[in-house]
Amino acid sequence: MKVIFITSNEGKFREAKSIGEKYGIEVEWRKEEYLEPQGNDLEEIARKSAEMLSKKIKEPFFIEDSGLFIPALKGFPGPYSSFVFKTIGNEGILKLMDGVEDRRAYFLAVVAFFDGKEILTFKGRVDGRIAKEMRGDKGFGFDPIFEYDGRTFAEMGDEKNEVSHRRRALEELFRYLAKK
Ligand code: ITT
Repeated sequence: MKVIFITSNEGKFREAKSIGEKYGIEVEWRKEEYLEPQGNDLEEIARKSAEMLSKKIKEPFFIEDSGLFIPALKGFPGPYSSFVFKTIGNEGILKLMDGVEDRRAYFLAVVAFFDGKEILTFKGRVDGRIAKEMRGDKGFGFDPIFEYDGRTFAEMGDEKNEVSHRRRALEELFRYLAKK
């Protein structure tokens, strides 16, 4: 079975493709510009984006909205992760966390799937910590500063795909598709 993944982020696509292979699902990459609505709720943003895209794309597709949430920073950067990564980046987050003891952080992913008729959403979360410095050269985005079980996601390579927020959300979607 084949599904289209609409994203501008190659890192997200590569991971989704590799996760799909484990479930016998072929994930095809499509880049399609769309205006992401602003908001504080990832699920709402993902659903609205998929709704807009569904007016144009009639085949089954999914999008995925994700973000890094840091409780000590009141949930920042959360739904603004993409902008924050492109502006202050990992160095900026490390600076904001300088001297902060509570280093807990989590990634959330919401997948919004359009089956040709309606939109369904699936969520995944992974808990970790913000490292003291950047480590590792694999992955993308905030991976070098997100520590899971002692290693950063950027040090874990493909092992990240066993435990990530994206894996958990996509697993829900792929299980749903396999049952159909
Ligand atoms: P889309 O076209 O799919 O929207 P995007 O990069 O703008 O691509 P988001 O709006 O979902 O994606 O923003 C999520 C940001 O959070 C993304 O830019 C990354 O910097 C970061 N992020 C999400 N998942 C990540 C992961 O697994 N590892 C590291 N950083 C991640």
